Amino acid sequence: MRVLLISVNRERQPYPVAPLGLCYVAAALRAAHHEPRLLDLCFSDDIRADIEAAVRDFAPQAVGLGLRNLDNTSMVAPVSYLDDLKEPCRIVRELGVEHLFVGGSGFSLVPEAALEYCGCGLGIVGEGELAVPALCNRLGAGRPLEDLPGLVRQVDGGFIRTPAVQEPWPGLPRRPARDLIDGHRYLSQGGMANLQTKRGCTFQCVYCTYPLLEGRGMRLREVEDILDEIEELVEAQRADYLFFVDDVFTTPTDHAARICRGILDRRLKFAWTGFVNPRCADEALFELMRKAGCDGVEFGLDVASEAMLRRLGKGFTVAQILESSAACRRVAMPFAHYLLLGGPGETSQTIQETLEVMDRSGATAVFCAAGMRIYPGTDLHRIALEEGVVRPTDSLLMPTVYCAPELTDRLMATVHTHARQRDNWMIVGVHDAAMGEMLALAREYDLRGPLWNYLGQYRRRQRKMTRRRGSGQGAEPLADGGTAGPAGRGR
Ligand code: B12
Repeated sequence: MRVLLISVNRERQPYPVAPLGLCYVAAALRAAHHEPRLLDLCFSDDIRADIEAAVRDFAPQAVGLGLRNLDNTSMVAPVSYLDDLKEPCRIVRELGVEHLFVGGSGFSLVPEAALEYCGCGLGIVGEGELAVPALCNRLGAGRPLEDLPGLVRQVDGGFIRTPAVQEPWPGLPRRPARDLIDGHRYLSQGGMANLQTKRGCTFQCVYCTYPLLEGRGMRLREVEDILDEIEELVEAQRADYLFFVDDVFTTPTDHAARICRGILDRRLKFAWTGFVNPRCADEALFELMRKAGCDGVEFGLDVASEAMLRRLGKGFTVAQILESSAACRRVAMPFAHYLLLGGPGETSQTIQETLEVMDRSGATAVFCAAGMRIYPGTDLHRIALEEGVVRPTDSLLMPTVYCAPELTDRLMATVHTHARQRDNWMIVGVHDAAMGEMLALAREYDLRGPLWNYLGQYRRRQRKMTRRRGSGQGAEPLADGGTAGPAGRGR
């Protein structure tokens, strides 16, 4: 069956992100002897024209639309991406394509409501590698769909969902079909390629969707296979920066360490980054990661007060935050802490503690957001229902955020003042214009990797420019030589 997969994600903040999930689905379709094609709308200037051209040229029998992001999860400046799905749905239907279905991580969090919103009757919840080929087999043969796993379909004005299955790695495609996307464009405009070394999340953070999307059991890839994929990306496709998209790169620690040793043994030269957790990385691992080219790590802390860490089920302590931060500093590993204030139980006292721990951590950058997006099926959803923040009938399709009543404007003003006095702080939703400007500058000077590594430099440059504007002199580049990555790349 000819299957056109469309990635509807047009978000370019914090940078454009290659549609890795759809590339996996395409690879699985190929393996099942279907003929996939991928239309990536990220850089499209005219989505109608591009969809029309793709449908005309390829004449697909089925179209699968992939929704990665539901919204930007911001309480300050919420943006829903659902219309980026609705419009392509409408266009595809107008073009008379026989079968249309929707999937992707954003979609999987609120499938029925998303289908209703887009006026579409069929979707796949969760991973697409088994479900999409199975669906296409059935659609092609005109056979009934109801017993397919991970399927949500409209029946008699309502929706019926069958449970999704999560396949261990040997059953998943060895490679995502990256040949179907413009990887060079993501490298030049997004600054990196992406790659996955495992699926699953064993942590129990109350608000988080990762276990819902990937399951609680860990499914690891073979290290040699990961290294082969890295080698293909770095040597054949000239990717010089990779993002490991795993929920936490450093769990299990020995898996991460074996990947790093393999990178060193094979002398693969590239820089990379990923998410880490204070409980699952020590100085020895950070040092090994650094040697293997890691030029920065991101900690999803959310909070740094003991009471809130416990309340949010984070599974690590303030001592572990400080120890892993110190370990990063000792091995000269740049690191960013991500905060999410305003969860259940947050008070001025817990915020004060978090601010103090951030100062003591010596982080390269601190990103601070307020308000937690509520997703169906999470503990936070249960808490929000109990507290009457949402009603059982609320679909949670549009940005719906939990914010502790104690987190008043006055308290947020204190956080803003704290941030203003520190070069390494960014408040999400408040400093977004600065992020946009940094992104433009970074790409202009062909810098790679996440932007937070340049935050201090950017802020100093801004101050210099403000002073110069007074004296009539011009601007200068963002990277003044930068920190040479451990793999020897100038950044
Ligand atoms: C790594 C990551 C990032 C990295 C990406 C780095 C990079 N260069 O790739 C960074 C930090 C940059 C990032 C940024 C953002 N992210 Co993010 N990210 C992730 C994470 C952890 C993994 C994504 C990934 O690559 N997975 C691996 C691929 C293989 O899986 P997948 O995409 O889900 O695809 C599978 C299925 O979904 C399905 N599928 C996919 N497409 C399709 C299509 C069809 C038709 C079908 C049937 C099935 C299907 O099959 C695929 C294979 O199994 C997820 C959480 C998670 N565990 O999923 C969040 C997640 C995707 N991100 C999310 C969000 C919100 C964002 C941001 C908007 C946050 C922000 N405010 O800045 C930005 C948007 C960036 C952008 N330009 O789009 C949300 C999206 C849901 C939502 N709440 O809207 C998630 C789910 C986390 C969450 N909060 O719940 N992200």
